[in-house]
Amino acid sequence: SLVPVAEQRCGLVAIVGKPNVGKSTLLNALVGQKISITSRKAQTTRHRITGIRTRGATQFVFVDTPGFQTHHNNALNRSLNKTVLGAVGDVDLILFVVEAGSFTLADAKVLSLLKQDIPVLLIANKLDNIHRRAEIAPWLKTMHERHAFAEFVPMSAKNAKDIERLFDICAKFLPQQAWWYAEDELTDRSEKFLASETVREKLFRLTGDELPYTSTIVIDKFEEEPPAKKGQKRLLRIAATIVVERDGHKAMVIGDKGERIKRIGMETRVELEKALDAKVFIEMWVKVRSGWADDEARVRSFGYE
Ligand code: GDP
Ligand code: K
Ligand code: MG
Repeated sequence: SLVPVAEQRCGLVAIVGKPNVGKSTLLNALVGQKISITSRKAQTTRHRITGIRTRGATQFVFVDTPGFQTHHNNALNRSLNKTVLGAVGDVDLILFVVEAGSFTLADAKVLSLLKQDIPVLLIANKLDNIHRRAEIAPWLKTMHERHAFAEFVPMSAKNAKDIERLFDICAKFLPQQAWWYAEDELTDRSEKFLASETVREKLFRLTGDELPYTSTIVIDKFEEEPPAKKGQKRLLRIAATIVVERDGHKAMVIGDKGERIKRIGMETRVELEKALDAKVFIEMWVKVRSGWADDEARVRSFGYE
């Protein structure tokens, strides 16, 4: 890099907010590549995801979090909430994301959990849904009374200019220190993890609201074969099991004559081949394990800490 170490800036930026406000969409836009899965379903994001972007002299290390769950008090949600709190404990800046013009009890709950001594930007997202912009001014004023936000950023995660502006705003809050990652690194998550997240995204997208959120993915096999000849791509052999809670859910995932699971596998393969620049073979299985979301040991064994 041409940036002298003495001039480098680097820091952690947590993205927090209730489910579905657009946190993962924002992270993907900031990183410039899809590294966190998104969908209209709440609870799509279950792990802490790190996205990295180096821009000018500044390296931004973003942490996407699961939306804070306030409804069901089961083992999965307790674990998700711990992930959120762990993610925001030790960061330089917090992006508190809400839908522009709205502030619900769930938003208030998340805001109340944030540590007082870390600067918080109010990201008023989905501004493209607001047709009369003048309506935002009085809302911003009430938000000003709720919390000492360091800055207000009305924007849309889907608007490239807004993303550029957000980078400039965030940079000021990061300390001068040497970068932690290589300039072109985008995430600290493994390819195996990306495979499991991609299966989960396709599963959620292709089952819509029929399938409860309590299904999960286990990657049973993730093997890499080097290219047979020069100029060819490496080969990834993946076996994934979708774990559901009931026989009825299993039938739903498999679909009529296996149509749906075939499609989940096909869409996963296409996306992973592109993201990982490899040839991908994927086998998919479905297993029933009733009650796993209520069982602490099992939640841990599936990789949620
Ligand atoms: P998360 O649960 O907070 O991570 O939310 P997601 O990133 O998964 O997004 C939830 C939904 O909001 C998805 O359907 C996104 O496409 C949509 N969304 C995110 N940002 C925007 C935005 O700026 N404008 C609009 N109109 N929709 C958005
Ligand atoms: K979501
Ligand atoms: Mg998300």
